[in-house]
Amino acid sequence: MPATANIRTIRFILLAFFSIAVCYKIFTSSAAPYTPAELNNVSGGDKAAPPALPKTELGNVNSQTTPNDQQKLRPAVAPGKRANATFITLARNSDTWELAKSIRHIEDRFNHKYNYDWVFLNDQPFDDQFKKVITRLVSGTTKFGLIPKEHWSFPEWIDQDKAAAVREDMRQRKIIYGDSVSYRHMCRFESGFFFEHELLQQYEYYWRVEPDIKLFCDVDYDPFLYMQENKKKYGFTLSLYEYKDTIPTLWQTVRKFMAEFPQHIAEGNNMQFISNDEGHTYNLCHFWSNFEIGSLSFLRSQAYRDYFKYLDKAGGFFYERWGDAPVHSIAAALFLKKEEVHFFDNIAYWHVPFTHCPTREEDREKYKCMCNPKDNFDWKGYSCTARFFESMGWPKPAGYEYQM
Ligand SMILES: Nc1nc2c(ncn2[C@@H]2O[C@H](COP(=O)(O)OP(=O)(O)O)[C@@H](O)[C@H]2O)c(=O)[nH]1
Ligand SMILES: *[C@@H]1O[C@H](CO)[C@@H](O)[C@H](O)[C@H]1NC(C)=O
Ligand SMILES: *[C@@H]1O[C@H](CO)[C@@H](O)[C@H](O)[C@H]1NC(C)=O
Ligand SMILES: [Mg+2]
Repeated sequence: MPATANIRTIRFILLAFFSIAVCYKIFTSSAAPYTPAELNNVSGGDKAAPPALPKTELGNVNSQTTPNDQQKLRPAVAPGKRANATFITLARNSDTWELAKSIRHIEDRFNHKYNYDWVFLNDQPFDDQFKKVITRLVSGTTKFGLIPKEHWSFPEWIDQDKAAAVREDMRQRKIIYGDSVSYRHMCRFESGFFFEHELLQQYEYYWRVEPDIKLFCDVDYDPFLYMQENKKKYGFTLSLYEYKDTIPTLWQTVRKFMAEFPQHIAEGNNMQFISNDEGHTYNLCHFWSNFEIGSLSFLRSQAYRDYFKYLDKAGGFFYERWGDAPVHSIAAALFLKKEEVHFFDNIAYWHVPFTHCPTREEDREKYKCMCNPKDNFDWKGYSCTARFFESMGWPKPAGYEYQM
C-alpha cells in the first residue's frame, strides 16, 4: 500500500511542477518586448482571440514599435543652426517601397539628427499609401507636390512625328530609355523645372534623393551648412562618361549658346573637366545627378535659365535623349568657378550600379563606413573623378591604386 501511495504522490508532484512551468511560460512570454500588438486588443475580434491578459503585463506596445509615432520622434540631437534647405525627391506612387529604403538610409546616417524637410514631387497625385508610408519615415516636415502640366509635357515647338521616329530608332538600337516618353519628361523636368516648383521657393539648398539608393557612412556634419559656409554651389559623389548616342548634338548646342551668351561663362570655370581640347569637343564627363547637393539660387540664376531655355528650344530632350546629368554638369563646369563645385568624398553612396566609397582608410574609420573600398568607382576607367582631381590640381588620395 505505501508503495502505491508513494507513486501517487510522485505523480502529483510531477503534474503540479509541469502545470507551474506551463503557467510561468505563458506569463513570462506575454511580457516579452516583442509581444504582437493584437494581444493588447481587449476589444477582441470575432476570430479565435487569444485570452485577454492584464495590461500591466504587456507594457506600452506602441513605444516598442518602429517607426515611432509623430509625437515620439527622436529629438534633433545636433545642436546649432540649420541651413535653409530641403531634400527633394521626384517619384511615382509605384516607387513607394524603393524610396522608403532610401529614406531610411538618409535618416539613419544623417537626418534623424538634423530633421531637414523633404519635398516630394510627382506628375500624378501621390496616393494615400505613399504619403502615409513616407511621412512616418521622415524626421522633418514632408511636403507633397503635383508638377504643373507645362513642366511635364511636349512644348509646342516639338514635332511629334519626328520625336516618335527618334524613339523608334533608339528602341531598335537598344539605347537605354531610348524609346521612353516619360523618361524624357523626367530629364527635362530635372534639367529645367524642379527648382521652379512652388514648394521649393522657400529654400536655398537642395539634396536630391532617388528611390533605391544607399549611404555607407555616417554623415556627422551638415553638408548644407558646409555648402553655405564654403560658398559651394554644386556637390557630387560620382562622375562618369555619358552615352554618346543620347546627346549627339548637345555640345554643338552648348557652343552656340556660349557664343551668344559669353557673359554667362564664369572666369575660372572648369572647362577642363568637360573638354580635353579647351572646349572644341565634349569629353562626355558629367556628375551623376541622382545624387546632388546644390544651390537653388545657382539653378535660378539668369545664366542657368537662359541656358536651359536655349537647350529646350533646340529640342534635344525629345529629338535625342538629353539627360539632366550632362545638362547640370556642363552648367556647373561653365557658369561656376571651379572651387564652387564640391566633391563630397565622405558621403559614401550607391545607386545601381556604381559605388562611391571614401578612398582613405582614416575616413572610412571616422565615418563608420560599411562599404568595401574595392568597390569604389572613383579610380576605375569609366569614372571621371580622376579627371576632376587633375582639373583641380589635386593629387590623388593615398590608397587609390588599390581601388583601380
Ligand atoms: N513622378 C515620376 N517620377 C519619375 C518618372 N520616371 C522617373 N521618375 C523619377 O525620376 C528619377 C529617375 O528615374 P530612375 O527610374 O531612377 O532613372 P535612372 O536612375 O536614370 O535609371 C527617380 O527619382 C524616379 O522616381 C515618372 O514617369 N514620373
Ligand atoms: C482590435 O480589434 C478591432 C475590432 O475587431 C479591430 O478593428 C482592430 O484592427 C484590432 N486592433 C489590432 C491592433 O489588432
Ligand atoms: C530661405 O530661402 C528662400 C529663397 O531664397 C527665402 O525666400 C526664405 O525667406 C529663406 N528662409 C529663411 C528662413 O531664411
Ligand atoms: Mg535612379
